[in-house]
Amino acid sequence: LHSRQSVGAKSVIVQMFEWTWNSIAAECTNFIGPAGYGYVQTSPPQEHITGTQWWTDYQPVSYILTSKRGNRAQFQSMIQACHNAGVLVIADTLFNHMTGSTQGTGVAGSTFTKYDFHMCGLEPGNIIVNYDNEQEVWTCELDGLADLATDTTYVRGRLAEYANDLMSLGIDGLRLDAAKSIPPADLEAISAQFTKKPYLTQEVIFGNGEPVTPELYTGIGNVQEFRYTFALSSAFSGGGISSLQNLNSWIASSDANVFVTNHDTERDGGALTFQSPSNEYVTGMIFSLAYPYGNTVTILSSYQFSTFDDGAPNGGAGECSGTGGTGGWLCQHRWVAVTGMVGFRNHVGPTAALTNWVSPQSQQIAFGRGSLGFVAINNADSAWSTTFTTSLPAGSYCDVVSGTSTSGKCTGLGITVSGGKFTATVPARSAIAIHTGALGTGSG
Ligand code: AAO
Repeated sequence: LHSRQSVGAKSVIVQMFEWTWNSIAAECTNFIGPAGYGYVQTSPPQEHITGTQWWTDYQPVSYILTSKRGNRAQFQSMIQACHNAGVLVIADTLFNHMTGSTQGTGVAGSTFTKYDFHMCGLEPGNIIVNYDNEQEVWTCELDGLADLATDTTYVRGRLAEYANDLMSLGIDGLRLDAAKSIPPADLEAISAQFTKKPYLTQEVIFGNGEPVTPELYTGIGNVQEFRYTFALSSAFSGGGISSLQNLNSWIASSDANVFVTNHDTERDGGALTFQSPSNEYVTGMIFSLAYPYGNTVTILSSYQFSTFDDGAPNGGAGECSGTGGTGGWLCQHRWVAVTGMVGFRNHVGPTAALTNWVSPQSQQIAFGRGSLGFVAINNADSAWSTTFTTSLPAGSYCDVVSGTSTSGKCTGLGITVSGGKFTATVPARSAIAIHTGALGTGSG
């Protein structure tokens, strides 16, 4: 399709939630590029309302590229630095609405008033209440935010001009925030005016029985498949991970952008997050990077918070060190198991078949990806020691969940495959993963 960019061999996105442009630039160079991530996704770069809460970003007031996270020149330098590190850049993009305030001043000094908006007339206050009415979802206000009239020529042209400006600076992809509240035909008309073909991922949250579904949007670009997020959460947090064997009842894998959590579900619940017990967040991310569902997999890189509104620490200057974060930053993208599994996903690719699935009990699963990789996930409270059957060739492998392969040695567990079998102990609430791109001898 006209607006669609295909995803290359590196299909993992890091959502750099609230990171400044300068700190993303440095992290692309220092870690994200070398680790093999395909994309970073930035917070919205548009001028927005003032305030310390993170969500001021989602209330834009102009198309000037000055936000809490930096200015236009810094934004462009970040894109260049990431490109130099082999990483593409996706911008979170607001086509649905502006701020909810009727007048005020933004962070770049722009003054604003309301114009070019829908007044749906379907609810008192014009705010979306009933998701069972598609006209209401598409033309009323999300959370009271002024709903752009995306059915008009002027608004369509202005939004396309904004996207084209981002792409002129090198932006490779767009996350279309609140795409669910924009009719697909309007998104078609806007993206038809794009001067390049960005990677598109649209936020269309599935709701049971609702008329506005992810399926309506797959012709435009990828769709964020929240059914996956919620299924992983319920499986890992009690339902049993054996239920994850056949994930094929949602949108097609090639249409889906999946994640264990994003910035909203991290706060609202219903997803595995850094606050989940028993390492479930990590084992969930391991599953998402091993299992062949999703055109792209997004890993959230965020910060600790105590209340919903909390903005990023240190003014958004993200800080990581070694295999984690400092100063309240989590730096999930640096966690050993996460980077190990990014290497796994890049190595096995999207087409290697799901093979050798076993599940001796509902909280233990293991499967192969063709003859390239094999993973075993133990979400039970006791260790799982067994002999696995695998299509991997005989050899010495490094478990990429517990370490890396460095000069032929494993910094974590070593695993020997012989005659299509290997014996290993998967620790309680943990996993092991091996692939033909990480060979080496180790301790056990
Ligand atoms: C702030 C204040 C508000 C104030 C507003 C205006 O917090 O109190 O009214 O300003 O002054 C972010 C923050 C908001 C913030 C906003 C603007 O989260 O708190 O408001 O910035 O500053 C719907 C949309 C979806 C949207 C989501 C939050 O469809 O697009 O609501 N997400 C994006 C962003 C988000 C951002 C915005 C949009 C706005 O990612 O960060 O808000 O730019 C159901 C519906 C969904 C609906 C959810 C939540 O989902 O189906 O469409 O999402 O409810 O209302 C199960 C159900 C499923 C349900 C889901 C809920 O899965 O099956 O139906 O649970 O988790």
